[in-house]
Amino acid sequence: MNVTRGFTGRPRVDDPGLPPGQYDAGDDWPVLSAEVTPDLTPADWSFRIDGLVDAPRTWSWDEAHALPASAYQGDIHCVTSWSKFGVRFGGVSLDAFLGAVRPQASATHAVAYSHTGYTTNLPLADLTGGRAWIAFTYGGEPLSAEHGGPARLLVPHLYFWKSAKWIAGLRLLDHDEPGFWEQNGYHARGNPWEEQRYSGD
Ligand SMILES: Nc1nc2c(c(=O)[nH]1)N[C@H]1C(S)=C(S)[C@@H](COP(=O)(O)O)O[C@H]1N2
Ligand SMILES: [Mo]
Repeated sequence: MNVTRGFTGRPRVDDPGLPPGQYDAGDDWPVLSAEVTPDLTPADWSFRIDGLVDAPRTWSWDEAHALPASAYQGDIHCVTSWSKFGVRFGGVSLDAFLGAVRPQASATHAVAYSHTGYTTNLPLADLTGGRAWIAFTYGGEPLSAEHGGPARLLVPHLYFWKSAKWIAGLRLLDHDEPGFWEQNGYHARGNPWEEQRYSGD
């Protein structure tokens, strides 16, 4: 058996935790970047939320770290069909950031954008309720640059292209506005359990 998982040592193919059409990447963590990995230090990094909010705001690294820490332990699923089980990210819940800016009632969607210019769109409802994070650590270590360090968006219940690396901000909108992959044929929402890979799925 050559497909095994580190700590269980058993393959996961028909596992109920595996969305349709996905395979278990085991200990591998592929890097998928449309851009060159930026040389972004914590001092260079900032995170902003603006658009349809009462109090637009930018957080520095230290200001973001002053918010309550929140962790995700669970699975991630890339549209190219790899999934990883039981990963652990540490960071701050997006609820903490959104609570500070107070989204207006008309805000229904967000565009997340990276310090590199990458964009991806999400329904605001997918960013609230303890299901989305700004992640700073992976497995207890600082997030590596190739995986989005010093900070990435993490929305693990959607395909991983929604989890923008080198996250710079969110703009809240009253409509859906396709991001980089979504303009190139990928699905507006990207729910792996419904196999929403491409627009029309
Ligand atoms: N800024 C940025 N974020 C990005 C991407 C990218 O190309 N640029 N790729 C997305 C895709 S398609 C996936 S699967 C994951 C890959 O994250 P990883 O390289 O840490 O595995 O990041 C997502 N976030
Ligand atoms: Mo992906």
